[in-house]
Amino acid sequence: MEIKTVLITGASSGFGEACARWYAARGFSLILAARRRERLEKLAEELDVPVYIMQLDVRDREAVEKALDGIPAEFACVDILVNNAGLALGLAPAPEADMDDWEVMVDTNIKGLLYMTRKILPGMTARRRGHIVNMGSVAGSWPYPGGNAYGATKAFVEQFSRNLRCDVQGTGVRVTNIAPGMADTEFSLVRFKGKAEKAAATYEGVKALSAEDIAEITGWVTLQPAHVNINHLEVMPTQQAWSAFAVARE
Ligand code: NDP
Ligand code: 8X3
Repeated sequence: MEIKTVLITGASSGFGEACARWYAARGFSLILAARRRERLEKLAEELDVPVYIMQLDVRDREAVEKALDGIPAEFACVDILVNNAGLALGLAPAPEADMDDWEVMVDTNIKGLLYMTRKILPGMTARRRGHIVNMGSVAGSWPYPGGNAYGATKAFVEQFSRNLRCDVQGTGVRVTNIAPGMADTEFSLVRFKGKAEKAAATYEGVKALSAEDIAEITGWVTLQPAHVNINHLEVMPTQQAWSAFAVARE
């Protein structure tokens, strides 16, 4: 199976940018989507493959549909969709969490991913090939204090990925949920709303995953033979693991 075009959301930073570099190094054509156009343009200049830039807020359903309808013919057959755009906002316990933060996470991590998937999937099933990689998180399977809405959006991503597989079974289309643990990108800077010191403290004393680690895994998953579907891949830094049950004693 010859795969040619990869559409990556959230390509202006972190995993998405590293995935763009990974696929470009292997000759794939790229469609790069994010809100920060100038970052995408700078990245595209560095890549030696055809790149189509889509400045896009994945929360805007109409904009997503229009942008995807407007993809030039030479990029239109998307072989791999990396649904990576996403974010966590805040780490406050639920009774104190900001409702606006919750809405942004739901709109981006869930609804944005749905808008992208629903538009791209019919072409894949018609061509009887394609791969959708959804960027989940360990937070989708494992609870932690303050993970409330963020973890729940990633649980959605995990279960949606499994349900998608059921719906495309027999079409040759593959679906994978990748669930990374702690990775040193702009994720914490966004979560802590630009507070650089707080963000940096997250990774202190830990050899966290890098964006390149996740790009390598994403690329590997999609370059498996056509009959191999990796359903769910969870990966953590070696220094990270789960915690014991918490007990609130009287
Ligand atoms: P970054 O903050 O470095 O990158 C996030 C990307 O998402 C940016 O390119 C950003 O682009 C894009 N994005 C955010 N909101 C929107 C939007 N509304 N529309 C379009 N693009 C958007 O973080 P990561 O690379 O770490 O995160 C990538 C994915 O990986 C996320 O889904 C995150 O939840 C997940 N993840 C991250 C982990 C980590 O520890 N880093 C671990 C597990 C999962 P722009 O701002 O230009 O729009
Ligand atoms: C990002 C990893 O542990 O901060 O999804 O939720 S975590």
